[in-house]
Amino acid sequence: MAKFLPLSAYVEYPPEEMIRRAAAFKSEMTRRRTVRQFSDRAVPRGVIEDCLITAGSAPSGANLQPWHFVVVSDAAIKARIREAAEREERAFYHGRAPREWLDALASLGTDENKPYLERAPCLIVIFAKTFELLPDGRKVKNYYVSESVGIATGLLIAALHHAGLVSLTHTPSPMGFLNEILNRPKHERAFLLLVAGYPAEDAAVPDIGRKSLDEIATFG
Ligand code: IYR
Repeated sequence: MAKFLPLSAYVEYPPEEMIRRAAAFKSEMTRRRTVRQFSDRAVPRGVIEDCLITAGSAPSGANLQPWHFVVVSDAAIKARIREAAEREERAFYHGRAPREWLDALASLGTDENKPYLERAPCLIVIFAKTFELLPDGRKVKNYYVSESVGIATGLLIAALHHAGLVSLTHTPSPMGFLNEILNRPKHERAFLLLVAGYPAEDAAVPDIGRKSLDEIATFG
């Protein structure tokens, strides 16, 4: 039975303040860059916890919250992840990837070497759960799993940025090795590996731009 509560957390801003807030958030978010050179400085655990709580506030199909986040900071586990990811990436860059895909990646300067998987203080592995397994063994199906987990991941990236950290969305493919290393069950699919931490002091980012509003939106 549906139960309803008043929308007590909603805050309305006067139009001028709304305009100011939207512009300020735009400036804050559009200076975010994906970073591939990390410092090995530790990050406060509480910050990661708060960012994960933000991620977990994402809307999801039937509010079933079909995600699980594994935070890895243990050096030995990070080394295993790096080794397995680089094995997949070697196969990708030297065979599996079609020419067209490699051409599309050229401006990013990426290759099969992923030292940040060991150096960064924090790897957040995001799993998408196709169903929920109840303690009695029953399965409850989840809905719109990729959409839901994608939204949660976006909030996580925004939260980390807002806190003053940088991140990298890393998607070695296939990612089945993450289930094995992290002991996650088969009905959880590794969705994305988010590398998080401080940037290296000499971090540099590719000279690439973003599409204009005209290119990404149509007002009917
Ligand atoms: N997973 C590889 C290749 C790669 C693919 C895309 I699409 C990117 O935007 C970036 C990289 C890697 O991490 O190098």
